[in-house]
Amino acid sequence: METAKKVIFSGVQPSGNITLGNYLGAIKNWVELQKDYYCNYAIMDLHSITVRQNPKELKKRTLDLLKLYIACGINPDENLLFVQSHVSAHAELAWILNCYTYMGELSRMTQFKDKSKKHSNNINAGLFTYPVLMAADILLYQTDLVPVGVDQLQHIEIARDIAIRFNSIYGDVFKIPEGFIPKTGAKVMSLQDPTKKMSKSDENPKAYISMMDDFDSIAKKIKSAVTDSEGIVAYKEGKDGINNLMGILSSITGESMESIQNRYVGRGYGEFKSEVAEAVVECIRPIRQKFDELSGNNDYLEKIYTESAEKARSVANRTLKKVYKKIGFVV
Ligand code: AQP
Repeated sequence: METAKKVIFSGVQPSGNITLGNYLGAIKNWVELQKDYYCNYAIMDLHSITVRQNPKELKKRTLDLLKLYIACGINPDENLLFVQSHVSAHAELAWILNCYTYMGELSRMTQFKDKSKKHSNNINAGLFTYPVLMAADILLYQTDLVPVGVDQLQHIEIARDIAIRFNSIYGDVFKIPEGFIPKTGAKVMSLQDPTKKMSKSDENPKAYISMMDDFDSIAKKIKSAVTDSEGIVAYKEGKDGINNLMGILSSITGESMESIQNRYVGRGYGEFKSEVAEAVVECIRPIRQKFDELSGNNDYLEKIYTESAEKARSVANRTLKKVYKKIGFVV
């Protein structure tokens, strides 16, 4: 790369409207890291079709996600914001890496097990090889750092294993990436079942906060979040619902769990939930304002994703060509 800065790759699937979990676990960090890194933030449409998508909605959500990246504070002039399927090297490298990945290691992936249960009528091969495509996404850009929520840590590990395996056969082809997990917000849990992570494709909309929800329903969802009957705001084992709300508040405001706990001695869940609701609404409000400003500005968005994809292709194809040569393909 013609850059002295270290490289980041990350992305979100346009498989639903992004949640507060996606924001606090990933995108919020992307914004902070963009100062110091050369960042590639993609919209992972190839990944999203491992689960059936409605074509019209997928198209709309892809552009909405680009708007959200910018609205959240990613600077499109300094980072690459592109659509994964616009850079064909992702699919091409994924095929190759499939041949260097074992069925056994893919069978151990928690996401595959969870999604197979959830979509038992569509356990497709893409769902199984999802981590290989993710490895290709990361390795194409000679990535140093991958900022993700904790649920993706296992996939980063397998990407590293594949890269190390490939390098051990062919020499130093890929940079070995590191995961970057935030201290708070790394795993925002469902509001209705706080033992499960918050997911944008959850069937129950009360379980997640979408960045596109209206502010009244955000407040309602937080106020009806499942907690416990103890009535004490404290971070401890077994209090999954309260732990989750405390984590959300801490991640948004930067206040420590201890300080939140101390402030709430002798006060009830009602007051606490109101504060969390207000913090979430105030966190999302400016993002939504910027999102609305970008709506209707399709030429601007098209320019961003087209120019970014062009630059991304040039970097990605360089790595792909190196891989082809090492394997012995005629290039
Ligand atoms: N609940 C979460 N808490 C913290 N981080 C999260 N992430 C996802 N859920 C949480 C992080 O968001 C980034 C993008 O995720 P993704 O869209 O690529 O896939 P995902 O992890 O499968 O996210 P969802 O919302 O659960 O999507 P669906 O419902 O389609 O499966 C990743 O960095 C992820 O860690």
